[in-house]
Amino acid sequence: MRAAAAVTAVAHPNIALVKYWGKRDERLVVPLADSLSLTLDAFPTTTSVQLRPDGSRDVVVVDGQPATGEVLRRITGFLDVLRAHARRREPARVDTRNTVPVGAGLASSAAGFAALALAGAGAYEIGLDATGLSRLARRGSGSAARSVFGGFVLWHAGPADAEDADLASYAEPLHDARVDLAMVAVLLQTGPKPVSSREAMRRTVATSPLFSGWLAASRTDITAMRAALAEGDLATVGEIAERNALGMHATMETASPPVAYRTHASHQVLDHVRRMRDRGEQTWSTMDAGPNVKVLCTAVDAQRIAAELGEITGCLTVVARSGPGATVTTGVGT
Ligand code: 2P0
Repeated sequence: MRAAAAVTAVAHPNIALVKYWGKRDERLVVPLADSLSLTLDAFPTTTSVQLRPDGSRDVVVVDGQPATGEVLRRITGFLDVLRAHARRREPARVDTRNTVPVGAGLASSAAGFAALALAGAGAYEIGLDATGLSRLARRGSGSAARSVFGGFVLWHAGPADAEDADLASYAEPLHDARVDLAMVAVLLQTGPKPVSSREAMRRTVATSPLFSGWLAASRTDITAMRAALAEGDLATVGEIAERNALGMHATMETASPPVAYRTHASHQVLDHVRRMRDRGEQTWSTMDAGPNVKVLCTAVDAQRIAAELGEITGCLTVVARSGPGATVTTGVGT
């Protein structure tokens, strides 16, 4: 049989200003609350999907190496979702390349599953608009729903009593944001994380006494964040983002057993960012499921702030700005 053409897509990671932490539905990857992010212009992931009509199994290659273990299981599990959607059975070859420093806590799985969803939908001929694609990417990894779109993105949890929970949970771009936000990532540590975000999230929801308070605050934060973005009120954007992220870390640090992503070095950066703010800089911190601190600031200030943080910590800093949504780069027949 003639080999099917490969479809290649590229997607970028995103950084949440109001975080996703906790699922309502584990299988469908439906979150407990809305989240809001900025898609970045750094660290794209490029993924090709080619059907193997004569093959007996999926072949997955990540950064030139055959995938194994949990990575292989998550990607083949997602291919099963694509096949169920397309009502097809062919296995596929997936070839994915990251440009992010390994384990930097910037890639998460957002860019990876957004690119895989788009390339996979092309290869299996699943006709979806961008909203449908965000629902599909969500099944691979929650935050991937947001990387389907560029700029500021809102991911709807959907109502708790939705008749169709999958349909109700999708991402959409926010077109009325008026802040020129940049992010400086301080790469304190680039090793693998001690606990996966999936497991950490599960444990936090099940055991942290602080979780319900943070979740309630997050729902208020979404509304206030949207208003601040639309008004161009950077200080309020930064304050909400920092409080939301530190609150999320407080919930996981009070889980049983605790999940502590923040290290001594993380606290030193968090303290320094507060000191910069005390002297009049527009800087706020956010952190994800890892020790690295990301500093929010204006695009105009970003290089100067990155230089200072690099000097203080002796660590590599990376500046990222608003980036594009996922796109197909090589389609069928090429
Ligand atoms: C976020 N994170 O909103 C939050 C903040 C990390 C901390 O989304 O289980 O890899 O695959 O849906 O998307 C990382 O979690 O988790 C994440 P799954 P995902 O960006």
